[in-house]
Amino acid sequence: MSEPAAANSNPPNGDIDLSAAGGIYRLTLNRPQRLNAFTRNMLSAMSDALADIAADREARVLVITGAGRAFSAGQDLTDKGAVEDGRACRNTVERYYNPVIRQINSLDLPVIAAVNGIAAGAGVSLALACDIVVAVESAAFDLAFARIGLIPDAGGTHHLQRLLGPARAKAMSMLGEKIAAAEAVQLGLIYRAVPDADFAAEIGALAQRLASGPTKALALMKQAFHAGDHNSLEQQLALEAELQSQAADTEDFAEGLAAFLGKRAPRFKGL
Ligand code: T3D
Repeated sequence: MSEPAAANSNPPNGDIDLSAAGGIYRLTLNRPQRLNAFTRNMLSAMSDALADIAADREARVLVITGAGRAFSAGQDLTDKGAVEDGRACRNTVERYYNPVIRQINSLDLPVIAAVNGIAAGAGVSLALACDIVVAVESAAFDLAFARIGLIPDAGGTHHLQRLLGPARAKAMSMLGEKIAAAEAVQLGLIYRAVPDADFAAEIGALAQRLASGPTKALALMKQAFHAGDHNSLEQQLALEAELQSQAADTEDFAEGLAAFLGKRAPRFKGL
């Protein structure tokens, strides 16, 4: 893992923590006194961190989580200049949120949202932009936007509609519902809800397992699933053929095949 900027465990503004070990990056939202509500400063730090991770060829998985009792309460409603009027909101969304969501979306490795507590507003949007969402059983996904007269942003309308279906996504957003973690699993909004006591171990094991996986194939999978959002079957068949040919040219596929034929466990290197 390349050390300097990439594994900087104390970015300058301290609104996030970033650490890396054994190919596993951990980005922690770190404003617990404000339930990790997003400021523009914090979103800039996240964007810088994501750029560093994208540039690290040894990175295999990213875990995004929150410090303290919350994942994130969404936009910091006290961040002066971020939310005062339409012009400020447009600027905040376009310059600060959207780049982060795009970066997570295009990161060539699996991104886990480890939802350690309440996620509200854009905190929900951030979690849903990740590839795998695992929450503590005590967490909830609070579609708080309508309560303050805003709409789900940071990709919220996209992901909520895709995961819940338009009927539930619209109603739940308009009603500003708070969805408990177990219900979020039942609705297909997230992957798993884990007892609070087991959370750290479960996230560690999941991250470790993904970090030992065929990273390039996982990234190609991510690309294929994202394209499947809008492709026709014909387009998707063609894309799968292309991406499968790329997967089959990786060292990890050669290793996976050799391991299968040799009746042993594969040792993937992410190459
Ligand atoms: O420019 C743009 O377009 C911005 C984009 C906007 C997208 C959005 O995210 S809009 C949605 C913004 N978020 C919210 O509306 C949620 C607001 N927070 C809450 O509803 C509640 O705090 C929670 C349901 C999340 C948790 O409730 P609870 O009772 O567990 O905690 P609390 O006591 O309300 O919060 C603890 C502290 O965090 C408290 O501060 P205090 O009183 O101890 O000094 C509270 O004010 C602060 N806090 C919580 N959320 C935010 C916040 N401070 C600033 N911004 C927040 N979003």
